[in-house]
Amino acid sequence: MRVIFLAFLLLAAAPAIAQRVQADIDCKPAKGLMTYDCVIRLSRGGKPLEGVEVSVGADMPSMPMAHNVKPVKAAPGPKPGEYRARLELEMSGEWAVKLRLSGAVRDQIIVKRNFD
Ligand SMILES: [Cu+2]
Repeated sequence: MRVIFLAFLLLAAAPAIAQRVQADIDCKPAKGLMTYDCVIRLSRGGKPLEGVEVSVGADMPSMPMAHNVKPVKAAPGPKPGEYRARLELEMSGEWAVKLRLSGAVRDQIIVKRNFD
């Protein structure tokens, strides 16, 4: 029963997975208070997603409307599908990083990350 349910889930989700942009974000502390250098990896259908414009914003899910982090433009990184951006956050805790893609692909992806 469990296996059948899982198979059904996979079948139902397969077309969506093939189309949707997958995003992974890796941030390291940089110089400056609450400043992070982030590497964003985008892929679609298992292939690196190159040549899109990426705007990176951030908000705290636990504090709606409390923060006003200005979205920054990510620069293409050295590897295909990689983009880099510097985030200046206002406090530690859980942030929802909002990736807004434009150009060849238009999409919006929210990735939750803990920053401390
Ligand atoms: Cu906050």
